[in-house]
Amino acid sequence: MTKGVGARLAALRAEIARHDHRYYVLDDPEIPDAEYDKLMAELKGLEAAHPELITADSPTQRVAGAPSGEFGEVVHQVPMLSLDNGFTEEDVAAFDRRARERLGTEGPLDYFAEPKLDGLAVTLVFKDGVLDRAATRGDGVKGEDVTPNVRTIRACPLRLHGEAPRLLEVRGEVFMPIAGFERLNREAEGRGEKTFVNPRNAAAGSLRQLDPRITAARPLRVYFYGLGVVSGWRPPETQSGLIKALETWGLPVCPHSERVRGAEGCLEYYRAMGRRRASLPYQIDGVVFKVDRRADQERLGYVSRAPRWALAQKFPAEEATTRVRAIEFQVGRTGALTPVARLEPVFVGGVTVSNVTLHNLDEVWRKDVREGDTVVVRRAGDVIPELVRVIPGRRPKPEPHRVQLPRHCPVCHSVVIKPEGEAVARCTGGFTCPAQRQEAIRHFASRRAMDIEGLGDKLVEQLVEGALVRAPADLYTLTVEQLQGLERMGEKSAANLVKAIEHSKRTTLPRLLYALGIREVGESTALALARHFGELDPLMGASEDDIQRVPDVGPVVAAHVAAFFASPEHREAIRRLRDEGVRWEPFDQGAAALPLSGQTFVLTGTLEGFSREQASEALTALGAKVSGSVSKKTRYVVAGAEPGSKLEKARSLGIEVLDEDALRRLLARHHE
Ligand code: JCF
Repeated sequence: MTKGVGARLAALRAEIARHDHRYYVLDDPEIPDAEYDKLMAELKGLEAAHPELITADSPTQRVAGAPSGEFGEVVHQVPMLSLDNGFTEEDVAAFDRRARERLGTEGPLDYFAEPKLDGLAVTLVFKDGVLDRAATRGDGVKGEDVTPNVRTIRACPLRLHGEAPRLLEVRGEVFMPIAGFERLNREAEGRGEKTFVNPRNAAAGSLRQLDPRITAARPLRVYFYGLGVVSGWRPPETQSGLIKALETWGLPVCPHSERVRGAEGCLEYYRAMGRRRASLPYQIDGVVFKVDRRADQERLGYVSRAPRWALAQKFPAEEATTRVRAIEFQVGRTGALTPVARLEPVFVGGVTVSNVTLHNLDEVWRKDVREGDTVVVRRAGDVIPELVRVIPGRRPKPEPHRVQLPRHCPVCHSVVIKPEGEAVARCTGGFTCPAQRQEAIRHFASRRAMDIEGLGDKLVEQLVEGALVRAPADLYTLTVEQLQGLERMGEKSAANLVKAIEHSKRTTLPRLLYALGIREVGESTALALARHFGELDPLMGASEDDIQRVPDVGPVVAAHVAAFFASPEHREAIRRLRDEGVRWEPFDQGAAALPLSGQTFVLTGTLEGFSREQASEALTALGAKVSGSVSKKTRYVVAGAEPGSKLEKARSLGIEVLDEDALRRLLARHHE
């Protein structure tokens, strides 16, 4: 027994030491923090159960972030605290309850709430208003002297504005805004150098440079949030007052902090920041609540190394590791084969993820994902989960084979082709392939197409597999009796479905065109075709050249459209839809049904990946209005580099600001 424990302890220590080296020395971690924390927790647990086996070289015996020995050492006069963590809404309620009980307060307490920046903590000493020394947090007691490096942070004043106390120590977080991080990585990539895994590591790696000239070239920022030693000044009575005082000295503070009331106010703030998280210009991993009155803070005091008057309320981790069970190919509506990784289910970004798309084979090869690999999965906000990378050190032995394109369709066994130079491989089975049929029906019935309510994926699968439906028109011949025979279909739901199918017979031309599932014809192209041709028959009779005259339709799309209507199979499918009584109006409130209809956007500053016109076009294609000036009616302001006064105006009106990345995600979300 003890022998087994001894071996496990040794393995854990070696693994943690390796990750410490990668993280602290190389600034290039291999695994997410949550995974590292798990290893450390296991080690701590084992050592607690077997204290006789603790060794001097165990990572638990070393304080995290100890000075590397290359920087001067700074002893913090007032220790730099860590924060207690909360994860659930109950944790917030319990924190508030305990604080009120200890203080004997009946009514709600005021709290100062702020985003919890994902950077590294620093402390700065100003003597007679002049920056004298800056240090990292280190282990909380001793840190590293990084004065020359902090001096390079442009946002940090070298001399306080106005009248300054004899001695002022302020604490804050150094971080790298996401835009700067992405630029830095693009530049590194361009030079063929290694990139940083995330903004926090980029900030840490940049600040802890022995050559401050390197730090100077890095886009670091700092926000201050607290005090160390002070003499010659009486701090304000509240945390919110303190933040204002720091601001008047010219010290940058977070613009998204605010005073809130009671546990309810804290929770509202937490939820609101959770929603804004993806559109903030910097990365945060939660929010911090502090009892606002400093006299109350003093009465509450500290437990071990964390204040009783503060709580770091964490967001669900956006990255986690899991194992790839299998890599399979899914067949889409147009026959495209999409590789999908089947995962051991993992909780990440607030949901359980068990599948992620790998997009195409080139992507699989680029990331070199293989069955059995341990991988990092990311889900940020409501963005589709993605496989970020493989952890090479955890690949099983013997090495699994590289993923190969199947020669035959996994569903209908037709030959698979991958045209030279194209990323996508396709099943050649066409409508004979049940997978393609199923996807075609699912797409036909979907909300933005024929909008048949209650016809979900499972049902479509049964209908196609049971050969009740082969072509879209077959939906219109389904009877209550036939449907009732299916799984989880009572008489009532069968009758409702028949009604919904009947209801879908009245539609519009743009919807019908979109529903047909012509390759490369999304909603906006369908709308353009309907506008141009006015009816279906002229479009069906049009030549490729005619179709190319439609605004925004290029040769590729025109070829797909012409080929679709040239196919006897497709012409027959359309004839049958008409026979079954499907009718459409040339136009519709189609525009009103677009995802961004009624939303006004304002663009400011320079975007890197788009021209203004492209951004504008992409938005209007989704129904948005793009306006030149910010008003209360503005839904979003999109801010690029060097934004102008429109950004100020947006901030003053409390309008949500998107950066380029957030815009890209928003567009991607609506372009299925
Ligand atoms: O943003 C942060 N990471 C952050 C860390 C904000 C705070 O107000 C903090 C902190 C660590 C300790 N306050 C304390 C006392």
